[in-house]
Amino acid sequence: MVLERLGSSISGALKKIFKAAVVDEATVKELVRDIQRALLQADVNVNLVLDISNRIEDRALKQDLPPGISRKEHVVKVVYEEITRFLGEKPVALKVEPGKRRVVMLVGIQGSGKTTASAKLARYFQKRGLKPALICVDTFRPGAFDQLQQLANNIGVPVYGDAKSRNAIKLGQQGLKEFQKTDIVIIDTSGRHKEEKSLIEEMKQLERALKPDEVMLVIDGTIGQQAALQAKAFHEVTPIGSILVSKLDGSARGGGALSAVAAIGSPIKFVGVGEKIGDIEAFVPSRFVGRLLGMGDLESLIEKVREAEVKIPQKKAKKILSGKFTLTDMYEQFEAMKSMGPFKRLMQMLPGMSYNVPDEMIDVAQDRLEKWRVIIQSMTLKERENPKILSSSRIRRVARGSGSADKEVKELVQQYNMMRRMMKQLRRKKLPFLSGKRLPRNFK
Ligand SMILES: Nc1nc2c(ncn2[C@@H]2O[C@H](COP(=O)(O)OP(=O)(O)OP(=O)(O)O)[C@@H](O)[C@H]2O)c(=O)[nH]1
Ligand SMILES: [Mg+2]
Repeated sequence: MVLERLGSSISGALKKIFKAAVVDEATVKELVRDIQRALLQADVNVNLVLDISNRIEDRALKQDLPPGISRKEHVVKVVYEEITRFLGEKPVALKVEPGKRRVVMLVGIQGSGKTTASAKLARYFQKRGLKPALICVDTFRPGAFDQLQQLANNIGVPVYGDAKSRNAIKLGQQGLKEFQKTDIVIIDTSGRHKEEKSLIEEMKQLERALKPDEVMLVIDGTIGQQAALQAKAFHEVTPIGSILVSKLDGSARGGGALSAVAAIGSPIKFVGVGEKIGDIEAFVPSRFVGRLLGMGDLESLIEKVREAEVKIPQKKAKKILSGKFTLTDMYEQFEAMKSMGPFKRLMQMLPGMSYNVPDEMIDVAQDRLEKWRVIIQSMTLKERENPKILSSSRIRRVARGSGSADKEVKELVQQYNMMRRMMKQLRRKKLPFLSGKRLPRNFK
């Protein structure tokens, strides 16, 4: 599928960067060319490709490196961010609040999964404590109302429709009148092909008459590149506010998603991942791109840790992740970590760290650890507690005292700074298993 191929060729290009001894202008330019090729092969619009690659090149070469970050890491991060931006970084969940009725109308071709998605969405919001309602305006396919009614009954969500009616607009208007006091109304429409003039016209009229807050296009995730054409055709008739990609549970893994988004610029907000009513996920671009490029991120990290039911001693974990840890702590942690497999995994899942970086950074070799122990022992207590005060003259003194080079002391401090930053990042995410609180069921 398009996305998978794209993902593997981009991560292939990134691997090259990781293997390179030095990352200079030539390496970055080569990377940018590789990425261009990958995007073009995935049928991404040429102007878009130029835009993305220019941004990557610019940022990779011109941006100042944050302290403690190597050029390599920076480049990977830039690629990750730019590809994420391309997929639409922000809008994730549909904004639904109690008491402010939002109306979402689902459109798409026959069999794309609209009716299933309508019920899934209703269930999704219901589980989050909101009041959903469903309206069936599919007057085209026999049994359409029955199908939605059955799904709605299963989850106890009110549904409006009339199997005998032929007037979709009137049905919609009546339904909206009926459901004034709900938080979200989801309108299921009939499937239409872009060549079917009358149904396409009906969609336009429905949009005008019912004025939904959002028109959501349901795209079958298994159709690959056709998705872009479909999205364009629908978008031309009725502006598409967001996309739901269905059937991502098969082998598809998002085939057309990227091209569809690129074609119309509307974000994917949800993905369907199975036939059951609970098989729906809010779409988080950064997470998706992370998977695509083989780079983990915090969200999947949390999930994975949970899945493995990792039992990390709370005290230890808290200390590791507390922003206040000292050099002595760091040393202890490195030792402890060796017996704590999960933590290695935890580190690896951080964005930009899962290539060959962790081996250097996490699997600190025994002899290096020994060296660090001696270096740390040569420091005063104050310096250990607060390495910030390590000026170059202090560093020289410590180096001499421990029989090591200045460079080695600096390396240790760098490592410490990096660890601390990572800890902070983790802490900000408030890893639930640390606070002892249970995760909400749908925590993502
Ligand atoms: N595996 C899988 N199947 C799905 C998913 N979403 C929908 N389906 C299946 O796709 C088929 C069509 O789904 P519907 O929801 O009826 O599609 P529709 O767009 O309403 O179809 P029309 O109303 O005829 O246009 C059904 O067999 C669903 O069970 C999904 O996320 N995963
Ligand atoms: Mg349907």
